[in-house]
Amino acid sequence: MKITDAKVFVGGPGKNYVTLKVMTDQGVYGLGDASLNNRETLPAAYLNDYLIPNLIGRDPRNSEDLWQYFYRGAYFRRGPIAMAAFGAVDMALWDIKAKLAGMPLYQLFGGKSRDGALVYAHATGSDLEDLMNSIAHYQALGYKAVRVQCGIPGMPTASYGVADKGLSDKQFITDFSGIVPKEEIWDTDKYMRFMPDALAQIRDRFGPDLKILHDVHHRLLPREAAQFAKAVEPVGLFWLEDPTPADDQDALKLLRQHSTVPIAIGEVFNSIWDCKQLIENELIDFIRVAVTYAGGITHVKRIVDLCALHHVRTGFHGAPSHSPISMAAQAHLNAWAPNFGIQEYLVLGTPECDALFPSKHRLEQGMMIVSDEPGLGVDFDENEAKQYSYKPGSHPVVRLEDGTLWNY
Ligand code: CS2
Ligand code: MG
Repeated sequence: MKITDAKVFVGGPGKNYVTLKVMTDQGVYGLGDASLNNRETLPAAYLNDYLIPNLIGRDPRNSEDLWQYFYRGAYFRRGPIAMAAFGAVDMALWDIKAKLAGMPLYQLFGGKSRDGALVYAHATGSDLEDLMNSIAHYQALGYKAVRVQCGIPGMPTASYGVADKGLSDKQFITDFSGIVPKEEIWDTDKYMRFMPDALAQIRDRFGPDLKILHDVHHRLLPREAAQFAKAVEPVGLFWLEDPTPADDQDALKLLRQHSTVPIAIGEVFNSIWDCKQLIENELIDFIRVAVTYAGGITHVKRIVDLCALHHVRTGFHGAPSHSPISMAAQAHLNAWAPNFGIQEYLVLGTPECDALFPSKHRLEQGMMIVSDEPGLGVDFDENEAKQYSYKPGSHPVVRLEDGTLWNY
């Protein structure tokens, strides 16, 4: 069996999805996602210039050897661009293998460990009342878990995760007004004074059963993060995400000494080497990697297995930046993983997205129900794709009030 061709498409409804389609001499094809958020042209170029020419003629069933070939063969290892490109190839090869087997992908990992995978939605409010309404909205839709982000009184610009008026929570992650980012102002003192009490009020309003998550988005120093974690301890959070910048693995030690709040980190990690120390030293409770930028199914499964040895559960990244292809790959990992925790879930559900990526994966009462179709269980409509093309976009950049550059 041989790979005969592969193509990359960039574009999508409201996002620059990077979609890889790998064709074979047996008519079976596989799909992969390399949508590195706001840097999408780069994994697309890596695929077109380096990986696709090396894929033609190879046996698609040897996904492990091809992964190693690209990873070791690059000499310069890791990095989000290369890992996103390897990841897309890897997803497509697993898709082909499972289609050949006539089985949904989770069967190749060891079958299902659960019927539905718990997901969380994003509730956002410009103030606390607005946020309470947003939480109530998701609860009414059947969600059992919500991430809560709130505008901070006196903060000159919206804080992380809060949609501007008129934008839905699905739209604010990328600003398509251009490639030069908008700038936001951050004030740690105002956040520290407001947020713990706001979280306590949310718990009082919604009672003990709602799973409440909060994302600090790398904004605090280690000592501040420890203080914040101690302050929110009585709220009983499901998790506190990215309390400190994720590139410093030592930063969480102080927090761990002072608090038992569950910690989630890793949406920016692209390899097992970024989180090895955090996992082995049991400094985290949830791993946030995504198959999209962490080397695909082969590499993420390796991370999940290491996590399982250290009581770390999965909480894969699922911001709208990922296409339904990598969300499908994660749905299969979620169905199997013995150490599954939760899945962030925002991407599916718009009619345009469903038309471009038809699938039978579905959401029921806050649970993701994996499709039983062979392979990843998601398709890609090339005719639909013709209406979309790449649109430049960016994340904001964050500064303190005196102009000092801070962490987005
Ligand atoms: C966020 C992301 O979903 C999350 O937890 O932290 O939305 C993040 O801001 C974007 O993926 C950045 O590309
Ligand atoms: Mg996050």
